[in-house]
Amino acid sequence: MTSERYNARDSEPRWQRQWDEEAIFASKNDDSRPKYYVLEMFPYPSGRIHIGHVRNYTLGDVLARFMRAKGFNVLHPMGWDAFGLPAENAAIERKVAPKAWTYDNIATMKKQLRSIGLSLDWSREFATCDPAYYKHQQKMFLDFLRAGLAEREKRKINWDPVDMTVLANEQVIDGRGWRSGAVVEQREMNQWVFKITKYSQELLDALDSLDRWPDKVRLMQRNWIGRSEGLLIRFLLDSATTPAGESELKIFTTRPDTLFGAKFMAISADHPLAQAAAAKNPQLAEFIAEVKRIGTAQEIIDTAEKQGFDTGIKAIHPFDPNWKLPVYVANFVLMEYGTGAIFGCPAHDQRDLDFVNKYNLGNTPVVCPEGQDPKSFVISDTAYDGDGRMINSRFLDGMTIEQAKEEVAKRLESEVRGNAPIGERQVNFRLRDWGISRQRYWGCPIPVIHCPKCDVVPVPDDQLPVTLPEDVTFDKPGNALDHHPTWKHVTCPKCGGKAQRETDTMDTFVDSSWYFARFTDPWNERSPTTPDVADRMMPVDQYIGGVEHAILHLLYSRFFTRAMKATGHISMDEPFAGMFTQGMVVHETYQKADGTYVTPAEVKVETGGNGRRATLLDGGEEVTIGAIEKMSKSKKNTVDPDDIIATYGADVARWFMLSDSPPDRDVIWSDERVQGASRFVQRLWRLVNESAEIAKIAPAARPASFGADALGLRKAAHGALDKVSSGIERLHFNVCLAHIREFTNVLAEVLGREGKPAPDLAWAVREAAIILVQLFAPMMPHLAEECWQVLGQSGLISEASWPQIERDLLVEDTVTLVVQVNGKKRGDVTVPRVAQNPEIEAAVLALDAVKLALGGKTVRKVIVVPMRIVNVVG
Ligand code: ANZ
Ligand code: ZN
Repeated sequence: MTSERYNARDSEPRWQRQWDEEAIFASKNDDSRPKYYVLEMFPYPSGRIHIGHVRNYTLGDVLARFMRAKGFNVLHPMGWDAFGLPAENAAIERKVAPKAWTYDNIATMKKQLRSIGLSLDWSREFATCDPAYYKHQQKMFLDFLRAGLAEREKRKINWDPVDMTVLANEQVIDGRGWRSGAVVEQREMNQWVFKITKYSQELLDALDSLDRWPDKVRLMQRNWIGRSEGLLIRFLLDSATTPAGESELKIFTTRPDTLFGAKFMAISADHPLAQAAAAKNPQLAEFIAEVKRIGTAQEIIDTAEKQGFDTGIKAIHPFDPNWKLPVYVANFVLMEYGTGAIFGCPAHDQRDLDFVNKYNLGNTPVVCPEGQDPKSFVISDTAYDGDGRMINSRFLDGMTIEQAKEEVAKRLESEVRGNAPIGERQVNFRLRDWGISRQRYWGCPIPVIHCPKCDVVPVPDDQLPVTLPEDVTFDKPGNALDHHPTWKHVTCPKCGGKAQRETDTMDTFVDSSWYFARFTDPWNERSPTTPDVADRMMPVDQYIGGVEHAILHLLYSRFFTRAMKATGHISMDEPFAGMFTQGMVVHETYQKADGTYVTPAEVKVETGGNGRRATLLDGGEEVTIGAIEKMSKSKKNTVDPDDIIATYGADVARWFMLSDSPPDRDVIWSDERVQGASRFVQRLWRLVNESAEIAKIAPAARPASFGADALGLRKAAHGALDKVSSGIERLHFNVCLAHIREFTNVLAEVLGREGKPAPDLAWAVREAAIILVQLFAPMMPHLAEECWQVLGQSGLISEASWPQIERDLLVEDTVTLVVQVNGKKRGDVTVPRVAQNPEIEAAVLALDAVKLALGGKTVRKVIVVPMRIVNVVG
């Protein structure tokens, strides 16, 4: 028997090397077994793997290893989401070329990933910044262009006048550029967009079929797509108050029922009527400029105080020519939605209510909740958006909201002004087309040429890829491609005249919208996919990633798959059959007296009489234990995967991550619990070694029958096997681990017994140990390989088949019957499944509850309904 401790540092690299050399995780596209595609969101090569990656990839790895053992042809690839701004920032700050920086990071991180022991098919690896990858992306862009799925469009963008660059909404902070601090301007620029809105309805409807997606993710997508049914209404403007050339205002509303509660009209600062009114009103012009400065990011608009400016224009109520409503320019009305204009009904819309309360415009409730007296129903600070009956609404009074909506729509549809009806039903989507132009260097070049004569000319296929020049400088602000002396100057492929390349590159979300399809055949040099291979290996059966990508990345990928279908690269609509969003890794924070944060590695935490206490390792100063938060550099509450793996080994890190919380919840990193996992590893090692000793004396052939001890152990083993198998399929990993621990205790108890075990028990011990090792192999693959050898098994456990469950061992051997006395329930009785009636009767009559209920009466009859009821008739 070994007394040696399991040495992860020695074992883990050894097994990793062997897996690698034998290429056992490389999957083949012509494998005839059913496929299973497991994918974790690929990492951005920031420089180092963080602990969140370790969790993400471990979750996927457990599933991949399990499905492989179950006999599937598992596809489990890895690559790099390698374009993006940080590489350019590194170039500016550290004078390293974006390409070199990126590929260096990839090399470092790949080494780190290997040290986790992931069952990845590295033969399919690529980075999105490889020209061999983005060449196909450029090809698809051109396909989309020809199919009308990509277009050029004038769009409003955030312009930083100092950095001379376009900023994403997130880069605008309080109306200023995040880097330069300059006041950001709104500019109209030609941008490339993907026509995702062509699929709005389809993307919405198909969510219903994604039954292996979290409900919350589907809901987020639904809200993002934001379908609403409503009415367009043309309000006539009072000509005495209206700038020349303007005569009506068209609004979009989802609540036409509330028309009699209208108190004002509001238009966006970008609305043509606002521009017209501002022409003669400098104060209004200034207000408009201020609103535009704040920007158009939704969060800003949602949180900013509602503000408006009365234009002096009056609109006329569609049901009452004498009812005039003031028209305001308001900061909460977006030009990009509906018509950029609304009517405000403060009693039933909170924004409108905040607005009228600020400008003293009053409110009239027009929907009264059931059970409320309309006379006393008033609204002050909280708008009422619930159900009810119409009040204060003339011909609508007494109707339900739905009836009133219908009535207003009908009346306004049939009323004509000019040649058109005043009202028109409309379905609106919040979803906008996807603007993909970025004025950045480190991205996929958009493969078009601008010719003064021929306008936009696609780069011919045989000239793809349009590669990024490497001799670029970052000493000037703006897009390095634009500054390059020669790159953009080309001859027009059509007329041969002087022309310029497009210098915008694609949004990096484009890169990640089809990488999963590329993984199915990354070797194809001629086209993005090999359609029949893609159709066979896709969809991804289980996709795993952070909830922060629940909206954009998943929606763009769903769009892209449809667009690829439309252009002949794949034949399906939905890329991800199963989606799982994992929780974060969080950690408590530590602060010194002066408020500065220190890292977990710098402190010692002890648990004493007064609870937990933390001191600095260096010097012993007491530090405050703060809130448990998402790991972040600023709070210094991070742990480095390299340190953890060096100290405990990858298996311990993997086991801890899996055991402590359900995978969709946050897991609190705790050194104490990691040490617990480490002790468990040693315990398993000891038990397997002890089992191996017993296995040596076990008969090779399966005994013809098993005694009670052996049977008990076998039931525990197959019970655990059953529960862990179904748990892994449902990604309930923490539950699986609990079952493994429980089973370990059963085995330990058997091994702890005195004396030499009988042959049948020895055989059962060997079986149990083999099953145990296979159960934890997906979670702790290195330890499992080592144990596999100790147990004398041949080959690699990573290639072994999942053990067969013996179902008859799962059947409970007792049954519980309801006990009645004269038809009334008095309790229950548990008897052996095989018990005969006399035995059952004796057990029932011995029950105190039965004796009590009989009250001394003699028993006339006992009726046994097999497996269910025993009725005692007295
Ligand atoms: C009158 C009204 C009364 C409204 C009421 C709501 C409640 P969804 O569901 O998101 O489609 N709206 C329309 N266009 C807008 C724009 N460009 N910017 C800001 N708000 C706009 O929302 C539709 C509702 O949002 C519309 O219905 C309109 O206000 C407002 F008790 O019209 B409603
Ligand atoms: Zn030309």
